[in-house]
Amino acid sequence: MLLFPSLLVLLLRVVLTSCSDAKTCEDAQKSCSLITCGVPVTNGTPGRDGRDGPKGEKGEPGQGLRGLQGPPGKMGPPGQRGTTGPPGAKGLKGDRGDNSIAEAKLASLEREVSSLRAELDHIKKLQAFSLGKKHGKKLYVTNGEKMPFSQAKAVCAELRATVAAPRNAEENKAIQDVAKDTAFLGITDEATEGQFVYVTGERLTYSNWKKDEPNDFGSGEDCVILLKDGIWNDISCKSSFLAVCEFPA
Ligand code: MAN
Ligand code: CA
Ligand code: CA
Repeated sequence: MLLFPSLLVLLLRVVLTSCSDAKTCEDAQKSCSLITCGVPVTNGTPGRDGRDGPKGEKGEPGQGLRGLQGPPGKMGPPGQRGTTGPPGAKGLKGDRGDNSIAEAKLASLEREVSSLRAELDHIKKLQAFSLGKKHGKKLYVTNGEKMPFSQAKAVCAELRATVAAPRNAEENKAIQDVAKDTAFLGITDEATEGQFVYVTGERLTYSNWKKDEPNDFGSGEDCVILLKDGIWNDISCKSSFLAVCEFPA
């Protein structure tokens, strides 16, 4: 019984001490629930709103307008490989490659060709001079060998020439001077007996037959020879005489 009133006094003192620092009664009231300010004569105005209560439970999804579309989701896994497509269109032509080596080689070859051409020109002049070639005149050449007419034709053809056939007395003399012995002329009547033509196919425009020639003697004579004195005789093409080749003027 003695203990209870003492405890009550002590509790009251603690409360009064903690509330006594307040400057006004309202301040004291905020921090101390036991304080009552003055003695109201009439009822006062309603107190201020209390503090916010705890957060409520999540509500049901609303029925209103849909919200804005969210951002795109993560990229899905890659799909299966498709079938091979048709070949693409042909591309544009590429740039030119490096031609410097080929160009240098070409330039070198061009210099060489130019040099060889000059050398060939020199040799031709030298040969023409040594053979007594006159300007504007045909050149006649022989190797001094005797052979049948067919071979004489082949020898001259090999030299890109024809068997010598004089078109006038001057040419007849020139061939005579070169041959120095009996030589075949490029004239025959093989195609039509009695009708002599140049091996080049032209009609005969000059002749220098020996008296009573051509006589197509024996089994026939279709070739022509230039005798040492410059006159002509028809003879067998199988006989052998000098081959004289003729080169253009
Ligand atoms: C003589 C003449 C010529 C003839 C020859 C053949 O010289 O009859 O016409 O071509 O013989 O060898
Ligand atoms: Ca004949
Ligand atoms: Ca004859």
